[in-house]
Amino acid sequence: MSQNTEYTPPKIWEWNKGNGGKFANINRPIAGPTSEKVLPVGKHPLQLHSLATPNGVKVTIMLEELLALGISGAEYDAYTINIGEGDQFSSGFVDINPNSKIPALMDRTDGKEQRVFESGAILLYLAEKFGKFLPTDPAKRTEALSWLFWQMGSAPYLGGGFGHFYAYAPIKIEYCIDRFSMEVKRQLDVLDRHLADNEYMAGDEYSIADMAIWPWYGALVLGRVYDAAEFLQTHEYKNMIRWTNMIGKREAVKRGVKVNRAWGEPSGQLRERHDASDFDLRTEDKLNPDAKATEL
Ligand SMILES: N[C@@H](CCC(=O)N[C@@H](CS)C(=O)NCC(=O)O)C(=O)O
Repeated sequence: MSQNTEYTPPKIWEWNKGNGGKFANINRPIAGPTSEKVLPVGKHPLQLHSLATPNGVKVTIMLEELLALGISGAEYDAYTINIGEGDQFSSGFVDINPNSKIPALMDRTDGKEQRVFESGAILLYLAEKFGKFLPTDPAKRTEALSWLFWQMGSAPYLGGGFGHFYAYAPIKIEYCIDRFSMEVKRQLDVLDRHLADNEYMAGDEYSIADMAIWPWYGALVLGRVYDAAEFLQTHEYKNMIRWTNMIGKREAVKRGVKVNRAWGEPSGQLRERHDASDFDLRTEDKLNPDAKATEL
């Protein structure tokens, strides 16, 4: 293995603003707002401020699944937070998520103001609020929550570890790519073995565990994140592929992946969502007929 021995950490770390990595411009070692901005408020009780990254998509899938069941209380306004331009550091966004990361939800039902941040917490909040997509049987509920929290703890190795060093870092460091490829393949094997004996993550019921895992690991096996399907030989995880395709066929999932999407094919981008009809009338190809496909 090639060794990079050029860097010796100084006694005290200093913030090197231009470190060259993709998204380096949005990384800071401090929290808190950098600009004053009030968030827009739409007509529905649920206000989502997000972007269609895997963490954002978890929540739009859940909301679309709830609406598909006819639960009108799950109607929502979705506003796009452009993390590349620093929208997550506005005072309004920081008020609903002090961690400055999408997704963040404000529930204004009955005049109250309940903020919820962290995608896993939002999924759990909505599941409990509407009594859906979290099994009521205690054993199955525990299994669903175990996989939900597994996802929250595991995905940073996929995104911040593997994805960062394989796709975004300004230099390819063999040690880092090896370390995180090994871990991600181990995680895929965990999922694949579980799905050999279970239709869904929590057994025979579709749940928030599937909604949390699919946007990350389903996208990975299909090559939709980091373009790494061949590198990681994801076709070998046959049970993952079965489950990924099954979840991807759900109409609510097909709608959920479009909400707050600001890249890709214009017909797949519904940057703001306020009404079910927006999927037919307000995708980017309809609003802006000259729009071209773009990358994230
Ligand atoms: N654990 C958080 C992670 C959220 C997260 O990392 N969001 C990213 C996009 S996927 C973000 O907002 N990044 C902006 C930034 O880091 O400034 C969750 O699941 O909600």
